[in-house]
Amino acid sequence: MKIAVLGGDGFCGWPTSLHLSNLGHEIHIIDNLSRRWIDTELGVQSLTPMDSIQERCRIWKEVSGEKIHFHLIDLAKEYYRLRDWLSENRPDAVIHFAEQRAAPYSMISDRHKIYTVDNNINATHNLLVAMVETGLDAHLVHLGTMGVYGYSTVGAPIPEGYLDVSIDTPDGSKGMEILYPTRPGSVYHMTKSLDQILFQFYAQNDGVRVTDLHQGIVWGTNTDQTRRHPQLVNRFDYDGDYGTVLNRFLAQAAIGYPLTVHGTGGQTRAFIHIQDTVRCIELALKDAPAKGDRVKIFNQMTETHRVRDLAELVAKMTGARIAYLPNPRKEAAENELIVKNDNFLGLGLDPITLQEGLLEEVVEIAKKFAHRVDRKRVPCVSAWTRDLASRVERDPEGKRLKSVS
Ligand code: NAD
Ligand code: USQ
Repeated sequence: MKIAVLGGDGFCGWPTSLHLSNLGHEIHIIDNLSRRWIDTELGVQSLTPMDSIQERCRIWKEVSGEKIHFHLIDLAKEYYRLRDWLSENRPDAVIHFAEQRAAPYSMISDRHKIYTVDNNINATHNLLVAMVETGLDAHLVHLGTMGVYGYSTVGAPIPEGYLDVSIDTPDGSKGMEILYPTRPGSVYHMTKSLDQILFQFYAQNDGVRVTDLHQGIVWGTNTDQTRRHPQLVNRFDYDGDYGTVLNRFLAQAAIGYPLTVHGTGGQTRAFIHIQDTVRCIELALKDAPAKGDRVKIFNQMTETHRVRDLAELVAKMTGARIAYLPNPRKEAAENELIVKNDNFLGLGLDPITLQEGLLEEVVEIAKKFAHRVDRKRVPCVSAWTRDLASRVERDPEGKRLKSVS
């Protein structure tokens, strides 16, 4: 297949591009490299040294003999370039990773909230409009998030996107299927909730064939392909805005930093290893909806864990200390989470679950590149409200001189 990977320079997009190229697909990465600019804005860099996208593609050609094409296009701002590219190249499938994906970044300030909404909603909407306008019947696979469901404890498993409800009418109770009600916990998660409505509309109105993958928190670094050459290494975010919880704990353990648990650590979240992410996308591509079908929604996660249990596991494995910090986010202190993921299991996914070997591999990578860590960038200081901002812990290491009186 000819596949456009939008956001193919990112943490999930790069290993997916390699995985699909390795399977013999013709891969075209479209990216505006905004994630690299955000690193510059925040004054951080990937823990692993990342080459330019052009250099990464050159190394892949040397290692595999396969060409990956790169096109610099901003999906949110360059609608006409996107439309013309789709019209000329007519991919069979489009995988859409190209959004601002960090909840803390989306909550830093009014500017970051506005940027996240502008970028994510315009990127998704421009893509849908361009597909309709060019009459492109490609399968659109979008990376959504488990966070659209919210994290209130309901006591029942979260279904894959849709909920059967019964509504009282004057003629009695009637059954109906609705999108599972969204309850986003950040501006970023809100954009993913809005994306769902855009997909629902264009699937119903124009027959766009969409699969929306509600993905959990991705952990790990490398996949079978990124391991093939040091310059193919995946990016690794450890900072307080982009680093996700388990990778942060593993990096913190590697540099002797306390594990930064927010609140009691009673938050339960869904997780998936990066190797399973790329495999799920391969499986989703093989199971495209037909024109006129409703949006296919899969929960792309393999296991759930409580944050404090993860911290205890990493502490036990590495001897790291745990710091329980005031939570900068407005979120439930404790929640249960049961999630259905029957669709991917039915398609043959054999999940990778937390394994000491894989956890150690990540610690080893972090140790190798520990000299690249800026410890000042480790704390999470983006607060969800002004009140919470006044209580944020900016010094989890306790290095600041403290008053003894
Ligand atoms: P990432 O930030 O590493 O990659 C996103 C890529 O998209 C970057 O290369 C960026 O430059 C590009 N991009 C952003 N806006 C763009 C635009 N307007 N035009 C062109 N390119 C643009 O993020 P990631 O971790 O790879 O996540 C990819 C997708 O998966 C996101 O949509 C995210 O919401 C979703 N997701 C990620 C995780 C996770 O734990 N990383 C979990 C669930 C869902
Ligand atoms: N947390 C800590 N300590 C830290 C960092 C985070 O306790 O140092 C806690 C957070 O308060 C939160 C949980 O860990 O309760 C998860 O935080 P996270 O940053 O790992 O994940 P999140 O903000 O939800 O976002 C990540 C990705 C996002 C994706 C989402 C999937 O950045 O793109 O959509 O995971 S999900 O969480 O399932 O919605």
